[in-house]
Amino acid sequence: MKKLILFLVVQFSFSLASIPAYAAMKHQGMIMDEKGMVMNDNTDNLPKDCPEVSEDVHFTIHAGREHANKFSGKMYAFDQQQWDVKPCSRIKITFINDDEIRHQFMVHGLPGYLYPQGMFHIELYGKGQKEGSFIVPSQPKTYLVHCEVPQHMEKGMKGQIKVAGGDLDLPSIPGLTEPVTPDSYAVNWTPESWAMLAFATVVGFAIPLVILKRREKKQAN
Ligand SMILES: [Cu+2]
Repeated sequence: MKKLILFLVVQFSFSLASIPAYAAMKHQGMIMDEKGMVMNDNTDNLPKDCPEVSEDVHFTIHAGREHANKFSGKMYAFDQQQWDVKPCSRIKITFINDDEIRHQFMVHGLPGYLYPQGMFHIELYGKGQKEGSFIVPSQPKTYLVHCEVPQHMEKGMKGQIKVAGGDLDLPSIPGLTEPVTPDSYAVNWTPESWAMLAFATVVGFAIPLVILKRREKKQAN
């Protein structure tokens, strides 16, 4: 009997050892490795108001500085700012970070009973690519998408997912909606700068007048 127990213990240890070491951790909807993480990945659990998945959509979304070039005053952006889907869609995201710094694709406002804190989130610590999925409820709603690394949203990394046309437009989405507080580039007017403006105005009027006068003289000669 003892031999049998010993045999079983040894057998069990060997079978444990034969399992390949897990490079990635997976617990409570979080998949994490040295490149980044996916939080609240959901391919199977339906929102309460969805009898079934209506359709599968796949978006490849880039993030990085180069995508902000087309927006003046912005530093970071996604390559698109809006995604439209049908009610009860299963959305697969391939998130690609083109920068050497951390970026996130974070969706807010999802139902809390499926997504802790109402959130779906893919993160990449640097250049790379990760995939994740989530299923949206049926009601028309606009979901905020952003990167939560400090100042990245303010610097342009903001977008929106509209389910069934959405229920509103979020502000301050580059190239899409008006900012809440527009950037102002105020000039600090001092007596010197007023004097400079007056001087430039006088010179600006005087030069063409002088040129015209000279031409008139030449023609008269
Ligand atoms: Cu970012």
